[in-house]
Amino acid sequence: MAVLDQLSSQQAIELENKYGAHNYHPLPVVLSRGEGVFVWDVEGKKYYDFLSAYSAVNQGHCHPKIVGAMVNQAQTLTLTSRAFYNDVLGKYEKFACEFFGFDKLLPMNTGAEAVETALKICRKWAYEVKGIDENEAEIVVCKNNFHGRTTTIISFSNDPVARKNFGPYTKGFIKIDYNNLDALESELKSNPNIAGFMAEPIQGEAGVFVPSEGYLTKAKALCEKYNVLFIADEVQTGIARTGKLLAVDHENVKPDLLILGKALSGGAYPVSAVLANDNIMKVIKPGNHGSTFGGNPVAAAVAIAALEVVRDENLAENAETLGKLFRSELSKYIETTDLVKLVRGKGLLNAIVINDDEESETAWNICLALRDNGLLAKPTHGNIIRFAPPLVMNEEQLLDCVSIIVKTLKQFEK
Ligand code: IF1
Repeated sequence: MAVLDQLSSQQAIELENKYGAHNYHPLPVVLSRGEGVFVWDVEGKKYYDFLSAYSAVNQGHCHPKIVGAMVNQAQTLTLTSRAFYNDVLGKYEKFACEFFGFDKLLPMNTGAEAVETALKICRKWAYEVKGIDENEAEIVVCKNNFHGRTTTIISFSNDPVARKNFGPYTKGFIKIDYNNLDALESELKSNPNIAGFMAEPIQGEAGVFVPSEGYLTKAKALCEKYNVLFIADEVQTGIARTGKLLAVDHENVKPDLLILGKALSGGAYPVSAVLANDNIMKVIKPGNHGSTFGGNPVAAAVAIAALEVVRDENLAENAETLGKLFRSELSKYIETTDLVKLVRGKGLLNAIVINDDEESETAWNICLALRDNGLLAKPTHGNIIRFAPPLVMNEEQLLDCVSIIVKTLKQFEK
């Protein structure tokens, strides 16, 4: 079989099953093309994409401006390593720092790498600026977090599937309940070795769990009071997804360390970053941290284009407007049925909770039926379905999607 032979869906699935490690359980659909809010499978069937590669494709599939920047740079210079300067990285760093309002950026590739970077910066700051004794620093995180899959990050996960049999685990993390300010304050008050508090502004993998209004503002204020860094993991919530450029912007909170990934590249290329001001980023010196690919010229060119698209196409405003419409339309349906408990979310990061237990197959079966009806979404936790279309959607398309979703859910009413 030649690499370029067109496979059927069945053949493609069999190849992955036979030769790929079984670290995923994908919805059975094989995609071969994408444009804007749509993807097509190898048989030519068209779908609305309601996952957006877990919010990496906020700017829509194959955005011509982003692909153009990538192709152009790929034909010019792809990689120098950071042993030498390149003529795009500095432009990107300036652009992104001004875009998000920080002094400095540290470029990486994946979300997990950027999380690791933030944790390292936080610890070094704790020893060199805050004055914590060496190896004593601790970082507070939240239960039900998802920050990636490295050995350190899974050390503070409480998901047994992500964690079990990958020990020994990295020390220095304390887990508290999400959305609980008393738990945060009692930890900060009683423990002088706390260096940072890291949280997702909305918990994604936990099922699009939105904290109470004021949680982020008050958590940041507590961090200031106890001289602890507030680390926002906006890998999934950032870049216009929740209706603002950053989810922390809903509460006008400025994190000390901002972690970005996914849509920082519009899904074209792995690009992630940590942003901070000079008083924190100054702890990083030559040799402390880096990556062969981090800050390469293709990544830098792609990220500039991806952010320009977010700005020029008003994607945050669009996500805000369409998100409200989506939740209000689905709420109307939910009032009429026992099948769905609720819809929740911000901007175009939303989820519905099916009235069933976590072990049930209902959400998975609904996603299969949604696929058959031309819309792709993925369950999380058995009874939750996440809905996160590309932010370049228009109102007519969104209403079309609502009618597909409602029609499909009605098939499951008893
Ligand atoms: C997979 C979830 C989403 C993230 C936050 C860091 C990372 C992620 C807040 C790491 C990654 C992904 C990874 C993806 C599934 C996905 C996910 F369901 F697992 F939780 F989006 F909701 N911080 N999230 O959400 O970024 O290293 O992957 O670039 O297949 O594991 P990464």
